[in-house]
Amino acid sequence: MIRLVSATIAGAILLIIAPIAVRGATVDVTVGPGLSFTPASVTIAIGDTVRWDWAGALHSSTSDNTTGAEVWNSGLKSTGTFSHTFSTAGDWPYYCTLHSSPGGTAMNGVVHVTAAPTLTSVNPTAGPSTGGTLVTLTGTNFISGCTAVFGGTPATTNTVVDATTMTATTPAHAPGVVSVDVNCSSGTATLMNGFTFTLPPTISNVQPSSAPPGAQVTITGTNFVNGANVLFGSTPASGVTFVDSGTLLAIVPAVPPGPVTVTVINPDARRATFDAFVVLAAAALPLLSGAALVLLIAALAVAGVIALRT
Ligand SMILES: [Cu+2]
Repeated sequence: MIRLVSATIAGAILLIIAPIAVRGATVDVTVGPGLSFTPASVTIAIGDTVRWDWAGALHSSTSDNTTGAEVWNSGLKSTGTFSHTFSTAGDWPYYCTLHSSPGGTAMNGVVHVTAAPTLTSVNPTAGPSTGGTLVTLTGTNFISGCTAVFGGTPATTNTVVDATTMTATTPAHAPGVVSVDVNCSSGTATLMNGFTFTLPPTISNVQPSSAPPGAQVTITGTNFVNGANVLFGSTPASGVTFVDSGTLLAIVPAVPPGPVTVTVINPDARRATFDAFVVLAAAALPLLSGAALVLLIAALAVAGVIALRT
């Protein structure tokens, strides 16, 4: 019983320690056998460890900085390893005491330690709740392996372009405004309300149900976004007014009479269609026939509006 309890406690302690142990990565640098550290320059995150592995010749890994935050000295050795875990961002040069000097070139190396990332903008700021929007994230201290998270759901692709730019593809997510995180081995940056997952528009009605070119119709539906476009068939409306997310006003463009499909296209390119609309013939002044003209003149004469010669 006691053994079971202590095993449970040990397990619990392991669970607590494991994330801390996983957090810091270890990067290997080979020392020698010639006058070189390989690779001579490594980039790591705060909390990562550099492990120097000796290849058989006598050398040291000794920090240039004697007063800086990162001070280490392996001493001269020819086999085995020496490790140092870096806790401060910055560039930390080092050298071999036997073959070079601080700031020298004969046998020197440098460890670049990057700080935690920051995230300042996400572009575009909205996309469909079905995911698949390629967004550009801008910030600082992005490093290889950083990944984006939208409202708690990981991006489906992540590409770190450079220290200030990365791209990511949004996952599917419930509609709404979410925070965006960038997770790096050096830390996490969060942009509150950084992205909005949107729903596609729908059209429930177009009123009146028939109208000639130049007439204004009212389109009712859901999820309209300011900036939406309206098509009659394949012809853009002559004018569109965004009233609210459920109402658009559109002016029928010059298209041939007959039934057309009315389409609303939101700025995120998602669209809705409505098939029960008819374009009427353009209103024209009626042409008077000769007989009608005679009748009109006679009527006006009877009314005394004009005088006919007798
Ligand atoms: Cu050396």
